Amino acid sequence: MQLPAGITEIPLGENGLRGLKVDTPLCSALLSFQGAHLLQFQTTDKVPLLWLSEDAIFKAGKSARGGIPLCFPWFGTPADKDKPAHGFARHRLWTLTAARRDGDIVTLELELTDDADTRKLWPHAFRARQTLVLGRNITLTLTVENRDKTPFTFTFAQHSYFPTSDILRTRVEGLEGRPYFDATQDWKILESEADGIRFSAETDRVYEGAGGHYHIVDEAAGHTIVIRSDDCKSAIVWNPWTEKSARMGDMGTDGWRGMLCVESGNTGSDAITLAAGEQRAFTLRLGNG
Ligand code: TA6
Repeated sequence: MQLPAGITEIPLGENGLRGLKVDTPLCSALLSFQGAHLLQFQTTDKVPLLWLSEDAIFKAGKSARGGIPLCFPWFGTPADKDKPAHGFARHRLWTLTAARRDGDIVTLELELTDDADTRKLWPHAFRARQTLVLGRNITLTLTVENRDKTPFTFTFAQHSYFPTSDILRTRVEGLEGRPYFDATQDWKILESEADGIRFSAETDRVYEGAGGHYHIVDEAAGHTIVIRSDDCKSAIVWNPWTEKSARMGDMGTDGWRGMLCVESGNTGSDAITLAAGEQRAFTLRLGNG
């Protein structure tokens, strides 16, 4: 495919993965074909909008730690231990179907369809498309098509990693008073703080039926990240903290202190069912405040 000016195909790491580098007057970005995974994004006048671990691993079948990996066709860890956590989409090579530049706005479209391997894990015919519009901010749309003869149900999350100067001086707004499942307390249902979420230990919260509009306030830097989605009803807020980070091995030195995830998708009771032949799009917008 002929790539527009400012978009180049490059190798990622030493294990054969490849991706796209985007450089325009508005932004620079890096995307991996594996998982249609946006790894990095930065507008020319601001700090990076996404966090990527200094120890991120680029190899087949391993989701690089950071950016926006896509959890699909399920979010979370299945009971069946032969199935990967967060689905298989982030481990598969997606096909670049379009690369456009309109002025300084870049649009990339990638798709993943079912094959014998995916059907062993999830017995459905589907097409998933990730459309990324990269300019002064990120617009990311997942479109899922049911190519089967019967309905199917899926869950997903755009598992966005964001940077912060110091997690101890970071607040998440937009989920005040909402109930959440606390994965660190055996999925107990608790109520979110009335004055925003702050972090003082491993945090792993799943909100269903959430509002879709959140702010990450980096108090130390006086910087806000804006997250907006009317199509993604679930939110997941995660920081692995010290012990889990040490076990993960790809979080870098004290990486937990400079990052957090505020993920957008449809999980649990927000799961999506598509009739045969139906397709639906789920758009997420991310930007600097
Ligand atoms: O979204 C939070 C979470 O489900 C955590 O429990 C943690 O497992 C995180 O995702 C990262 O999962 P991964 O499979 O990418 O290491």
